[in-house]
Amino acid sequence: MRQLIQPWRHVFKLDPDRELGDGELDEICRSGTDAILVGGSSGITYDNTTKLLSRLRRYELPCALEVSELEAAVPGFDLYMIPMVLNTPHTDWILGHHRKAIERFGSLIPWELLLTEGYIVLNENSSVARLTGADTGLSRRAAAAYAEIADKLMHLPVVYLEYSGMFGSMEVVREVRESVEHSQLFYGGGITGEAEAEQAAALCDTVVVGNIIYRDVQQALLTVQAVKKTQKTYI
Ligand code: 1GP
Repeated sequence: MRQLIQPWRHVFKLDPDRELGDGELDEICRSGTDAILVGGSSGITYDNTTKLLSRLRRYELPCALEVSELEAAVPGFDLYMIPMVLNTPHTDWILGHHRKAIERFGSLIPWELLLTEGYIVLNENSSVARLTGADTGLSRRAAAAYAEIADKLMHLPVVYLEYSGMFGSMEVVREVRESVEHSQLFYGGGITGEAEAEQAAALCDTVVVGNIIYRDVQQALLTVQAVKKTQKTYI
């Protein structure tokens, strides 16, 4: 599965709990993005996730489900991304929900399709920060240290810098970038146009664009080429 995500530079994140017309979904899926990640922090159900997956299956794009709600672990995705929130004092978001899922679904889990994401949640006003009680007031060095735990101690395939809803500090992103050697570095949060997309793409392996899809799909589409044309300045 690591090989599947390795070439991903640009990813659109779609929320099953939000409305998107067929025309807009078509533009998103034909935009040249590398993959669709399905996920959200609230209102995710088996039904709305199944509906979105069946609409996405008309296209050839890889589709991954970011599993945040046990009830909505729908079969049929190419890949399942499993978040572990590193900067929370609440172990449920690191291990607890995971343990319950394994107890409940054990033998049904398609382990070969799972990839773990070491999440570092940095926008205190985001739903994910409120939900997980994440300690968002991290210094640059502390954020980078969490990234090193994911990369060098836990050997996680993905480190995900999550600023959901706000454009993050590129100084923090740079320090994290310099600390991560093996994990694929994902950035998500507040990308609303080309300039932000380029800045994140210069420092990160994979740029995730979410909210703007639902506010201004044309702006969202511009982020694809902006990311694709940007060379990483740190390899
Ligand atoms: C959210 O990281 C993604 O989980 C993308 O963030 O919605 O702010 O683009 P935005």
